[in-house]
Amino acid sequence: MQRTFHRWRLLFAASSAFGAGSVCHAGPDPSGDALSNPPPLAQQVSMDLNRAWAVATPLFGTTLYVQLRFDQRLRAPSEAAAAPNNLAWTARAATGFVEFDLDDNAATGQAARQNAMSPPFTFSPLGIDGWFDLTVESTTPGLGLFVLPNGWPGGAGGPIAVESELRYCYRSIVALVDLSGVPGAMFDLFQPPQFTAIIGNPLNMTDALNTAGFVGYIPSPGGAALFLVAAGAIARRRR
Ligand SMILES: [Ca+2]
Ligand SMILES: [Ca+2]
Ligand SMILES: [Ca+2]
Repeated sequence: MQRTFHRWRLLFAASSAFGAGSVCHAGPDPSGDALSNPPPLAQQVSMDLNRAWAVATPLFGTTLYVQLRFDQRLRAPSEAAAAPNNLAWTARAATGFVEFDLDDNAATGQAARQNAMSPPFTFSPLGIDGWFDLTVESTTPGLGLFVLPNGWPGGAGGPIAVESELRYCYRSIVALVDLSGVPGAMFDLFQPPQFTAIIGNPLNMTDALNTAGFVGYIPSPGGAALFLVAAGAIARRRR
């Protein structure tokens, strides 16, 4: 347990450094703006998103780092699914979607799920070409799914789904998404794609990013080293 704790501290340190740098762009969100849960969770905590990061580095050109940060303790959806009568766990089982406008073109892709909460949150004009689906973690513990819908440029046939890694701790959801099957527009340094997110628990969505974030990049060796720390922490925890 102690070793696991230290790994998360390393991960938080890396994440904080991402946030402090000019190359990493976050989608900030106020604390305290989450919607209430309906019964039977009405008296329980609603998932309240605090900040979202999406970072890529050219040194790992097919890997995207995603972090969603909360002001509260989290449970994995799979934990809640295993204890259906524990309402406190269900209320804190963070789930939802991180949605990417991969080609930075609102005319391609589909409307953001985030718009289901607009108003009261800002309407997102993004054309969503791919999304990271956290909801599947309820049946595949520790794993999310990156999904590309039909019709995205370069995609042929059915949707492309790349299995990715998802881990939970008290305050963050972090994921390393393998985008090896995704065309290269994601990593155009001069046209960083935007993203948004809608988050909740298994009963309903309770919060969304109020403003879109941009996928950041880590071109420097120091930034790449921090990226390695985060990747290593996730990889060790997976074993
Ligand atoms: Ca919030
Ligand atoms: Ca698009
Ligand atoms: Ca919000």
